[in-house]
Amino acid sequence: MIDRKDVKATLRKQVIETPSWAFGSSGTRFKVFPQPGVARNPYEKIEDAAQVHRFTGVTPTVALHIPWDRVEDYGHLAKHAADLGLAIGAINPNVFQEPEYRLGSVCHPDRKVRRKATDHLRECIDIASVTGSPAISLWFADGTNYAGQDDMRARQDRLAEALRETYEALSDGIRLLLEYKLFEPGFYTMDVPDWGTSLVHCLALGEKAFVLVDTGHHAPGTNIEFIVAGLLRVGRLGGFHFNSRFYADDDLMVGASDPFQLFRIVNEIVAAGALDPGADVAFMLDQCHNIEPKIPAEIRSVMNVQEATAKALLVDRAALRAAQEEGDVLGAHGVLVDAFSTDVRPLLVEVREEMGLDPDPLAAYARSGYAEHIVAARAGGQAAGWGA
Ligand code: PSV
Ligand code: MN
Repeated sequence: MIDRKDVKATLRKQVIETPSWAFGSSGTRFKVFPQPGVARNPYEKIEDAAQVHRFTGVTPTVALHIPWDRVEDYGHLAKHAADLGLAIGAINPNVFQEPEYRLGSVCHPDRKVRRKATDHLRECIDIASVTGSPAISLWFADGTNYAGQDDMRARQDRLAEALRETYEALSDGIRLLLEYKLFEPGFYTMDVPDWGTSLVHCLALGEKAFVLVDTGHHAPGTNIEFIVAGLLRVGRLGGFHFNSRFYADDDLMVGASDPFQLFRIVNEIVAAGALDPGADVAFMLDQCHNIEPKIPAEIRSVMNVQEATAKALLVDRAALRAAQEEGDVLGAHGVLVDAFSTDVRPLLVEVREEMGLDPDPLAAYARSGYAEHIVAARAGGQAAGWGA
C-alpha cells in the first residue's frame, strides 16, 4: 500500500535547481526576441530565480554560468542569493564562446588554448568554493566537423589530461559533473558525445566525478531511462539538465514534449531510491525561454517535474515486482501506466498547502505583480543574454 503521507513528505523535500541563464534573453540563431523586464545582470537573474522558489518552494538553488554571470565579488553574489532565501548551485564554466575555441577548448590541438580553458575550469572551482557551490558542471563544445580534421584519440588524451588537472584541483565537498552531447556544435564528432565516453572519463578520475544527463542531448528515440538506470547502478549518475525536445537540443520546458518519458526517467530514480537529496542526484533545469515569459516558464517546468515525481512515487512497487516475477508483461506495464495516468494535481495542491504555499503557483505569480514590477524597474540597460 502506498502511503499518501510518505509521498507528500517526499515531494515537500524535493529540490530542483534553476539555471541563471533561463532568466536572461535567449533565442535561436535566427532571432532573439526581446522581452520587457528581463534580468540585466546576475543579481537580477538571482532575484528572478527567487520568485520561482517563492511560488514553488522547491527551487532553493540557482546554477551559475561563468562568464555569463561574472561579477567582481562572488561572495557578495552568494550573500545576495542567501538574502533572498537561495543558495548557489552548480558552477558551469563556459569554454565555448571565445575566438580561441574555434577548434575546441580542452581538446584543442594547441597547448596554449588548452591551458586557457583548463585555467578557466580551475577558476570555476575557486568560484564554487567562494559561493558554497557543491559542483562544477562541465560541458565541452569540443568536436570536429570533418573526417580527418583532427586525431580523435589524441583529443581524448587531451581531454583526459585537462580533466585530471581539474579533478585534482577540486576543493573538498565539490563534485565534478561531466555532461555529454551527441552533436552540436560539432557535426562530425563531439569529444564527449555520449554517456559511455563521459563514464569512461569519470571512472578514470575517481569517486567525485559523475555523469550529467541533459535530456535534450540524445538521438531521437534514445531510451534515456535505460541510461539513467545503468548509471545509477554503478553509482555515477550526477544529475540532470532537464528540458524537452522535439528534434534536437531544443531546450524547451521539461515535460512539454513527452511527459511519459519524463515519468519513465523519474521512475528509475524513485525505483533506485535516489530521489532523496542525500543521494546526490541533482535535478537541474537547463532551458531557454525564447518566446514565452521566463519566470512562469520556469515555474511550469518545476510543476511538470513535480507531477512526474508524484506519479513515479505512486507506482505500486510490490505489484510491479510481482507482475515482473510472474512474467506478466501487460500487468507490469499496466502498473506503470496506472501511475502515469493518475491525476496528481490534487495531491500537489495538498503538498503546497502543507508548505504554506498558494496551491496554484502560476496564478499566484501572476497576481503577485512581480512581472509588472520588473518591466517598470528594469526599463533602462541591456538585458542579460545567453551569450552575454
Ligand atoms: C549545451 O547545449 C548545454 O546543455 C550545456 O549545459 C551548456 O552549458 C548549456 O547548454 C547552456 O545553455
Ligand atoms: Mn545542459
